[in-house]
Amino acid sequence: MTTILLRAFALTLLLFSGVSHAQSIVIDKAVARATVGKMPNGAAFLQIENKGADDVLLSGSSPASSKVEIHTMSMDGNVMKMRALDQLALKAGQKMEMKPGNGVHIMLMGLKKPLAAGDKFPLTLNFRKAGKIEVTVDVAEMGMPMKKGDGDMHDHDHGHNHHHHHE
Ligand SMILES: [Cu+2]
Repeated sequence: MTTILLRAFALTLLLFSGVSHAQSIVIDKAVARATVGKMPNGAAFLQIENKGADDVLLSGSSPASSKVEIHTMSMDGNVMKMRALDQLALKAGQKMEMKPGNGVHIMLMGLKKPLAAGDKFPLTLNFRKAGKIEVTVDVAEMGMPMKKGDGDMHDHDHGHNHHHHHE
């Protein structure tokens, strides 16, 4: 009886320590697009949920690239253009999912080596309030839209190939 209780207690402690302190920012589905040839830069997409108060993503870093930038892209006529954002605001309760089509993404500038499908690498994001959060990014082939029927009208896949030379 006592042993079982103790075990249950220990297990509870273990579970809690695994989760660590309740995090206001929860990052999930971190995926980077596999690169082709010697593409200098890569793009990663995350789902970020802000379970706390208003916060701001300030910067990022990763051993996979020399720099990490927050990017947005938009159509300028029929040319897809990206630009770096200084920061990305996340309101309390906001859940944003970066997708190859919806503009905002994490840009890995100056890849140390090509990103191959199946690889993983760490990415650290620095939030004003939540502080530094490290996630593991999975590299996947993302040549095709992730879901059928998701933005078929405007195929985003050409997006990342011809707009990397902003400097
Ligand atoms: Cu970009």
